[in-house]
Amino acid sequence: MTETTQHTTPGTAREADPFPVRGMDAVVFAVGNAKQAAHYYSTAFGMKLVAYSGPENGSRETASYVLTNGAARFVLTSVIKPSTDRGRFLADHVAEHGDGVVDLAIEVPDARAAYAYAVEHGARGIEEPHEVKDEHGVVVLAAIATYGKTRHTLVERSGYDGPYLPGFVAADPVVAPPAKRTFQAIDHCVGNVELGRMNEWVAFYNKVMGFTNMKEFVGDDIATEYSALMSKVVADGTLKVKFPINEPAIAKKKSQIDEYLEFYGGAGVQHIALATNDIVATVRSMRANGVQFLDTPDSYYDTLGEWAGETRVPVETLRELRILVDRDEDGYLLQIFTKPVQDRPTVFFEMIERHGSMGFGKGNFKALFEAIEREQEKRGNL
Ligand code: TYF
Ligand code: FE
Repeated sequence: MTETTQHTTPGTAREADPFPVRGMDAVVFAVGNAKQAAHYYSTAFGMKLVAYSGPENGSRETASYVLTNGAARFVLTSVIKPSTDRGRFLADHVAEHGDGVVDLAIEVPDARAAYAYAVEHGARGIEEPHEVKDEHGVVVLAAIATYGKTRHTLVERSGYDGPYLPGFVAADPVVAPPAKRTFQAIDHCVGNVELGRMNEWVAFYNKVMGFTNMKEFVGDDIATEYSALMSKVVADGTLKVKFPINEPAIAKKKSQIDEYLEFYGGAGVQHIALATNDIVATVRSMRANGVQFLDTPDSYYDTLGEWAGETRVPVETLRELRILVDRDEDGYLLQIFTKPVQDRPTVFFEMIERHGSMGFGKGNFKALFEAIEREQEKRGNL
């Protein structure tokens, strides 16, 4: 493959950006039991419940819990009793896909302009731009469709100072948040799409949002050797919003992407990467709170020093916690992956600490994909 689209340096050519973004607004999950999921993301992931919408404040159809950690925001929604198309959509979504992501919401400076640009460039509109308001101000919302049943809500906050969106009230934390923050931002959001459709979805983001391809990709060479997937990454001009797209590849073993597509019931969000500046503390606290991470064999750490060089964390600590390292010409990154966070082998999380590198851990693909395959084998899906 010869994709070598260059990225503009962050901060330059801003006025030329056809689709300016402020960053990820929220990852919205449709789940079977948002009350309990809010507890899990509070106690296990160290997030803070900040807003709520439910029957007590006028939402009789759904309950939604908004949790934050620094700039990262998750919204967990479940259906109480469907009575509109939205409620039926969410109830059907959970029935068909299990707990999953329905919306990768993007904050934009101008939702009307963003929506118009996207639709003009081939996006399917789901919600026309409209204002929602309450005593905290006005928000403009619009939504377009992406892969599977996933959407991108375009959120223009223009000074809105409520706890999330109109319709939500402030909520107290489920438990006292941890003394040290476990992560502070959404680093990237990964989609799994059907065999042969990766390039279509990459072209979609190129056209509809003016996103450009980052240099890291997994092509046929790596795919047939061990990974059984192909992957390309698109990002906005400032690299705040990064969307890797995976598709299955035909290889010796059943692709982990096929396993996802089979159990999710189609294309959807595979993993959300969360940025931390102290992955050691993060992993220690999440492990102590019962989060399960993928294992990495000891042999990975025996040879790590030879190619990864020095990092701020001693190899023995990386080995103890099963943290992975990757290095490129710009610097290095530390990363680790959770096991799927629901019974279906679908959505999982990544914790990532970047030191210069803007990659995605290409050097770890072999070790990582072998770890995923060991889990697939335990589930009888290899
Ligand atoms: O986001 C990425 O591209 C990396 C690598 O099933 C990755 O986190 C790719 C596919 C996968 C797990 C991790
Ligand atoms: Fe990732």
